Amino acid sequence: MRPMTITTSMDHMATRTRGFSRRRDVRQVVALWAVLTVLGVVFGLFVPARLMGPPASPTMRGIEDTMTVFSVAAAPVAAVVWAVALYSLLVWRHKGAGPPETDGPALRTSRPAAVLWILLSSVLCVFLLVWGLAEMGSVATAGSRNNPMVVNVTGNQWVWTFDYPDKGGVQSDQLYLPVDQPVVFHVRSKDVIHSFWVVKMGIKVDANPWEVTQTSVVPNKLGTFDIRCAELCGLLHADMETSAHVVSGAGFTQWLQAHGGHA
Ligand SMILES: [Cu+2]
Repeated sequence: MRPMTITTSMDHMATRTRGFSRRRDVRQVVALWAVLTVLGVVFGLFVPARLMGPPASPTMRGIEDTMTVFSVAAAPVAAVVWAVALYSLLVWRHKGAGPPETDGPALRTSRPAAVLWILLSSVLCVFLLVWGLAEMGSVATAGSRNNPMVVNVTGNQWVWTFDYPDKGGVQSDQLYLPVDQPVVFHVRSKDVIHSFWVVKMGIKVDANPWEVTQTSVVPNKLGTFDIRCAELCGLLHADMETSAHVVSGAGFTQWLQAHGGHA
């Protein structure tokens, strides 16, 4: 008796799925989903990373790539929500005055749809988790290999100070870095909590009064980049910004010597 019952219920499920996929509104929603997915993927590929501007370190490049991957992966999921919402708004809505006389059709559970949805979501979540953890690991260790230069960063209301312990104790309120040289920042605060953020290099770490935090990077682009405080730290928090100048090796030595230090 039992195998027959299973076969019958599977047949029933297959018939329901076929009937469902033949419905005109279902096909239109699927078509809408496909169009919105393509638009979402194109947006994900070209917009979020470009909004951040050209990266000034491999770390920032990795972060921009991650934004692109996450946006593209999210596009088909977001498109399901947009497609159903748009179709409901344009087609399924009640037309005419007053409330509708009858209820809409009741929702029915579909096992294949539920299994497919859970499976796809799980695969997507695991992929994003693994990608995110790998990216986080590479951000954390970016500049700490290959004999990095140490820069001590101190935040206090409302300025940043940089000193170079291995370069004759040079101190500056602007950050100078030689291009392509790995650098480790030892970050601390003299008063409240600040956050050391070199925007285009993709590094940000809290500056605490009770402990030294650390971040590292390899600046790979010549130029001047914004440094900001990313933690509300009092009245002039918004003004707590300075510049990072990434210069050639020779330019960096020159700068050190002009400030009483050595290479
Ligand atoms: Cu601040």
